Amino acid sequence: DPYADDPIRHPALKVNSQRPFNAEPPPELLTENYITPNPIFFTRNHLPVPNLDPDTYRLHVVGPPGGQSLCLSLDDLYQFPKHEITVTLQCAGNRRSEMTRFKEVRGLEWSAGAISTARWAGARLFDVLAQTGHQLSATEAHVCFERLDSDPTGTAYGASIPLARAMDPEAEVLLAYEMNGQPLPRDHGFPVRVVVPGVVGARHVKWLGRVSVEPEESYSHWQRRDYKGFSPSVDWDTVDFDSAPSIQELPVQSAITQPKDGETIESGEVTVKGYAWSGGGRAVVRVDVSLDGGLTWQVAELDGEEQRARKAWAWRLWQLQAPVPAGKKELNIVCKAVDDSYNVQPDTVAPIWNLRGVLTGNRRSEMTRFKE
Ligand code: MTE
Ligand code: MO
Repeated sequence: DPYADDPIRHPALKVNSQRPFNAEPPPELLTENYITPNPIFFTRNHLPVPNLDPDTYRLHVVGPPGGQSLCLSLDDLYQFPKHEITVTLQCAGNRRSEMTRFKEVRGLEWSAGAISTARWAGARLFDVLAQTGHQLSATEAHVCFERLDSDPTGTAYGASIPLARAMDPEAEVLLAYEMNGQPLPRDHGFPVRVVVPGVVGARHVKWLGRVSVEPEESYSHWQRRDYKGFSPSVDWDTVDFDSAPSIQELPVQSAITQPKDGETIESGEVTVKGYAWSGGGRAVVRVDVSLDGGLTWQVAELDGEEQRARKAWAWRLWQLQAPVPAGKKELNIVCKAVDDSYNVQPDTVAPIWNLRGVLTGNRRSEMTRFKE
């Protein structure tokens, strides 16, 4: 069993698959803290978790042709300026179960918990690449990441991002070795992972072994044959993965975490809580909440850290306390977020349904009943 050596996990996690391990925190825990505690941070693994020795760990950094290559130990990595930022990581499959309810898709049944937030610290990729001593200016190039060891079938997880993002110091791409002040937990990439603020989780390669500047995107399955969006009309017989760009920045997202969908609550007043986030460093400027299925709206209060313009890497938590009209037996609670490009969430899932069940970003709708 290649999974026999996987770490022990927190019992509160809702497990979507045991081998490989995929799990999310329950909604009420997810937004209890602005920073998600490491043990309940969602976990998305495609393969077994390697057990890497920090003393012999080496990161290979390969510059463009003619460039200098680096072989870095953990101590070498610690010599670069330590950069710490709060970043929300979201899987492209977050909320996929809502897409499935509309029409079947292929993928893990994530609820709204395939998203979490941490303080990440490490070396900036920009600083490390600069040490290869090169004029990294090509606009068409990509930075490819590969995990250190491969599973028994010889598959190694890999992904890439455009070089322009890697070389933009404002983009703050990290080779992270700390998560919330601790060494990375094994499930989250010990000893080193990539953190690409504002970009889909799939590019944040864990157990990082190799970084290289290449003329093409990563040839990894997960870059080229997965994590892409398609028209609702495309099915598995007609899909052409080469025709769509790989997902990088994610669209605006929000979800309700309290009350839970289908929950029965006390009448009188209702407290609605949730999260909101947008990709590409776009800030959340507003969250609207409806208690009547989208007919009328109220503006929620935003909690959590203030966001920086164009560098809003982390989510906002939000809440709304509202009286409930007397005589109401149930509420259809809906939330939707607006980002600073005034992007909004689609009303329904039908127009964004896709065969892989990625990018579920329609406005969230939940039913709540009142105690008699
Ligand atoms: N890196 C490796 N080496 N192997 C993986 O399976 N999964 C990716 C990414 N990096 C993955 C990986 C995906 S799809 C996501 S959403 C994030 O890691 C999840 O990171 P987390 O498990 O720390 O939440
Ligand atoms: Mo993911």
